[in-house]
Amino acid sequence: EGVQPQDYTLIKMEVMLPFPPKFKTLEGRKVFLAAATLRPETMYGQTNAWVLPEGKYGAFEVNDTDVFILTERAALNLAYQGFSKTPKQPSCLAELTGYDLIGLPLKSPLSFNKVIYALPMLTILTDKGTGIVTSVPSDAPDDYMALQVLKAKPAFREKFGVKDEWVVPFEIVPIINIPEYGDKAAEKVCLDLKIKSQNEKEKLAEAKRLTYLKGFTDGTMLVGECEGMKVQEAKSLIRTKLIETGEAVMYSE
Ligand code: A2H
Repeated sequence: EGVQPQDYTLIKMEVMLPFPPKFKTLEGRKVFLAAATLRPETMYGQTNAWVLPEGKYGAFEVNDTDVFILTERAALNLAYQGFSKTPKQPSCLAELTGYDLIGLPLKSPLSFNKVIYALPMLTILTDKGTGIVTSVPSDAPDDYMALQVLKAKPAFREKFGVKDEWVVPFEIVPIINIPEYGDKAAEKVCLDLKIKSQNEKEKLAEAKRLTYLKGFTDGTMLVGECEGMKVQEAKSLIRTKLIETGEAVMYSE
């Protein structure tokens, strides 16, 4: 962990009804996968959520109505930031693994795709954020590569019980223009660097650096309320709006 606290936006991705059997104890609640992001302005372009199959997650009571699914570590941090039913004390209603989350249909804020699905990503870290990541393949090289592999490899989908219809229909949504990289920056940079898989850690880190830097300094919003605005300006406006409407919460670690 760095010395500086990292300020994330937790995106509340609502689990749609009916709940699967494992969620029996959650009936009657509003249940969310809580995804930690540094790029709230990209939420228009979500195509899916990522979970770690072998990861340990819990369903934690945030208040009388809302339940967040995330790692216990994140639940404890949140409990100290005002997001737990009992202050400083996470209350877990169900213990879950990533496998229990794969295939959940989700309704996520700002997303042009009205329903998206939780899918497996093997490189998720459980000691960062919430262990849940929202996927924006237009602007995140990690998301682009992971989605490419899932789309290209039926055997990989089968291994994790991923149905074709959770993946195949989801196209990259252009949401930000970067003069050097166009409207699908992550795809362009991954192709330019000839990245073949998520295992190419160094190249992927370089792709992330390039898109992240250029996106922030030179990017312009192509969609949404901030259409035409620079990403730099749009980011905090969109973050504030998501928090005011209750579709997201602040989280730092
Ligand atoms: B970002 P930092 Cl469009 N494991 O959100 C792996 N990755 C994680 C994670 C975890 N436990 N928790 C969060 N992340 C991802 C959007 C996005 C992100 C875009 C572009 C770049 C980008 C959509 N995915 O991040 O190490 C989340 O992906 C590149 C830095 O704390 C989160 O923001 O700096 C970002 O990594 C946080 O990474």
